[in-house]
Amino acid sequence: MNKDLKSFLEGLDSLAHDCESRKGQACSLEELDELRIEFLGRKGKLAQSMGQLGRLDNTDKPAAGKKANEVKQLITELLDSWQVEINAAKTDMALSTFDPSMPGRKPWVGTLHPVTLVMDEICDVLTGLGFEYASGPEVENDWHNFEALNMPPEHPARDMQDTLYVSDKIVLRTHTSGMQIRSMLKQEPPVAVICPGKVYRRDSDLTHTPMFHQIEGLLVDRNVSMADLRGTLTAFVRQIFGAKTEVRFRPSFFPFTEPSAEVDISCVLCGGKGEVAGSTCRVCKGTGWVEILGCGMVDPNVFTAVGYDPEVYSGFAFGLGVERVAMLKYGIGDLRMFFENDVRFLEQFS
Ligand code: 2NL
Repeated sequence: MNKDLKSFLEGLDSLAHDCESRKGQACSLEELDELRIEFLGRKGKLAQSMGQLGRLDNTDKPAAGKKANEVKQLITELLDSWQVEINAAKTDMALSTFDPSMPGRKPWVGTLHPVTLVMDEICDVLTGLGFEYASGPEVENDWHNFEALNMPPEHPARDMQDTLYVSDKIVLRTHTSGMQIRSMLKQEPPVAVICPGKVYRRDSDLTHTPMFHQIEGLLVDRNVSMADLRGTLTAFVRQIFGAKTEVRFRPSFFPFTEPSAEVDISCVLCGGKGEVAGSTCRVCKGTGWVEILGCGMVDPNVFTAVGYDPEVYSGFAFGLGVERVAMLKYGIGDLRMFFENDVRFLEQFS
């Protein structure tokens, strides 16, 4: 064998040995990459040896090329096997620091908002009494929100002070009554519907928010009387506030009902005594009663607007503010609590 070929082959062998001896330097994937570049890179040691190939006799080149490929393969396999070892060591590390006896982390579980809870509860009670659920648009036209409800153009409730206008004849609904108007337009009596949802007023202070939740109920049939209204609402408030709750009707006024009444219940805190532990009850201010809803017998003009004959049909309707009921039910003193979404507050209603 000629001298040049011999030294070329020896050079390749020593390259392979050199690589083998460097195992201790490959403790991480980064270090391994450095070795890969050093031996197999474009300007690496193997590439340098290959550069000598052109100086050999043509007859020696096939043998030299074959050897070079073998060494390249050997080094590649060597580096690959170290990579497998490094990865395995990494997994061992991870397993040895994982303690299966540690308590797991509890997933965060949300809670329903108190307004949602009370809304659901009220709807359950009323559907239990036979009312059907109806829902409709929060952006309402003038006719459904006012005109059909016996509120002529000059009525004070239509004043810019109370209503949020989208345009001349379009408003954010100030009550859910528009939906009950739709229910009556759709069918002949008997009608028994409840309409829960958001309503909007141009009003914002300690006890008023521009948006609040309302539930309205409507029952229309032949011979519906004020006694039916009283019986229904008494059964309703006793299911919500307890069987011992007393109910009182006070004369009031709404444009869409005649006669109209406001309903008080015996105070949820003092039970009607007006005082708690010798001092004036803070919920009812000593009166023993708290207002809970408004109601009345549907005004004949409302029936005429939807095409019902007021000589044939009569009905009652009522409306309540959900935030107000939730405050009384849970003893919440500040309306703003419902809108701040402080998790420490909301969590208490799980
Ligand atoms: C309140 C009082 C009330 C009604 C709502 C009503 C609906 C139709 C016809 C007649 Cl379609 N009346 N709704 C009646 C009386 C009172 O709400 O204080 N709400 C928060």
